[in-house]
Amino acid sequence: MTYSYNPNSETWWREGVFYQIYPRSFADSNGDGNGDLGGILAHLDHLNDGTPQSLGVDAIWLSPIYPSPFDDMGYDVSDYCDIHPMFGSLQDFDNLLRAAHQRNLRLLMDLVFNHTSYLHPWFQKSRSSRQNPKRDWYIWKDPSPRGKVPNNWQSVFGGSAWEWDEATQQYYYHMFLPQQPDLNWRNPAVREALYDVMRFWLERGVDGFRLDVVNAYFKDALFRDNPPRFGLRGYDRQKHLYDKDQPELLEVYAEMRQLLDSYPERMCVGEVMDGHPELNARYCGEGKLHLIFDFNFTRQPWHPAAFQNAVLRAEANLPPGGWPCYTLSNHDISRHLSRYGGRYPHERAKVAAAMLLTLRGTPFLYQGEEIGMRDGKIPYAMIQDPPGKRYYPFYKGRDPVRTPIPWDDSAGGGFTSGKPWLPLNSDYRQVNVAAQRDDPNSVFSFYRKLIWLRKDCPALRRGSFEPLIRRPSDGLAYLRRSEGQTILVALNFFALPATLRLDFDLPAQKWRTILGTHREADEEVALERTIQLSPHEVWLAEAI
Ligand code: TEU
Repeated sequence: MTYSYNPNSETWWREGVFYQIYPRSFADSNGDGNGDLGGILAHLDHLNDGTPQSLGVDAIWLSPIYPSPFDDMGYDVSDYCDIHPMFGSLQDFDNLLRAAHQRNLRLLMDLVFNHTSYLHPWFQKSRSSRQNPKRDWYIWKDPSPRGKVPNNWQSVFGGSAWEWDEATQQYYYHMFLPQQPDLNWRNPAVREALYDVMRFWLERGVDGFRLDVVNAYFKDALFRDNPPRFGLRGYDRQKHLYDKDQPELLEVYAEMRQLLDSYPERMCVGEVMDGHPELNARYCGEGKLHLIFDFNFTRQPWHPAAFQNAVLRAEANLPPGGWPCYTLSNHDISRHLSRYGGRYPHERAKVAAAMLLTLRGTPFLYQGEEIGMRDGKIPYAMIQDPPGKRYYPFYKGRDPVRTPIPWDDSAGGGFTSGKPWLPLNSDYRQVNVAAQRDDPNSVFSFYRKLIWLRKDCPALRRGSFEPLIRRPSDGLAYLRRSEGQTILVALNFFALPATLRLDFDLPAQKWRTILGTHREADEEVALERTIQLSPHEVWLAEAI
């Protein structure tokens, strides 16, 4: 069956479902233990084969696949216009893009524009001498009058953000590792070079970009010290008044937006460091970035009121032209099923998926959540992630959320015929794609059903959001309404039967089930002011 949903509209990025691929851990096609572009190509059917047998996502975001020494796993780019040989070649990339487009799957590249790798030729030139024309492409400073670092700014990954360069007798600034020097966005030549990178990929046909730490491009022109605040790690012990969120950003966003708008149907999504809806509102909307990740869900406990408050806050802060953008997991944070804990991971996976995919806003999935993956356990000796090595055992780094996708229960999990770069999760013989594909009750089947249903329901894709309970304690109930369609979503967060008492009148008395964990499709239900739900029940119904 082919669905009528047409993703070729200007608003595809508001209505579509996005899926983050972490390429090194997705699928390996040549047996070297690292995922690659060939692996992604071979598994596009999983993402969208045009039928509800597949997940049905509309767009993929690829974490960085550029040449890189991998000091920060590719978020340290040494050439923005090529592909790391571990992942393949530009030819492989073009093949992948073509195959994705044939399936109506759009593709976003990850642009890491705050910093480069220290091996990028720009930095190699910049550090070669104070007179080099590229010197000013990075942020160089003399020592303080006392012969120390220029100011108190800290690196996110630990220690001072200033690194001494013996050869040229100056410090350079790095927000992350010393191997990731920050670019100087105040230099117009840098800006032009980076916009050229955008053009390079847009000309190749990519549909847009995910912009890494997009609010850190500029630092205070006077390099003032950050004031202190309570926190555990060095970086967290400062208020970041001067090393990010500078007013100059808005000019750059306007330029980027203009550049993107000069190509049809392109978009970008920004990752804002320490973002929150009030801050994000400054940066997205008309003439600014299309979307900004709302990371509030990743900080909420498993409670319906927590999520509803996060949604209301996001909605209340939307600027003109803004649109919510929710996510539960990504390559930097513990997977949501590990965060939520409890004895019912699969039940919670379904409730969380139903919420994410029926709210008003663009959902971003992280690879593996569609099969209910949890964090892996990585022994100290195998840790690859720099902050993991530095802060172990207080913080184990991000490797646990980057373990390979298990496609089946064979020796390499169908991920690789060799030795995977990070170990497969210990439960991969149960939690894998093949095991879930044919099981109608699996987490994967549930994601599929939700995503394909969404395509058929304008109310879910673009309708209004109207909560029905002011202070939810057991579960959420809300309406999604568009012209001609009203959908009711009811979710029981807990393992006990629940009676949800609604604070508002429903617009209809009779409802027809369109998707549910406990009810048959087309079952008709009469409702007044209460909804009875079984433990962990998800119920979606349409007003009749
Ligand atoms: O992340 C920025 C960011 O906010 C994280 O570094 C976060 O603080 C960290 O994961 C907590 O340990 C982006 C990328 O998503 C991340 O993978 C990169 O390491 C980072 O930028 C530097 O490019």
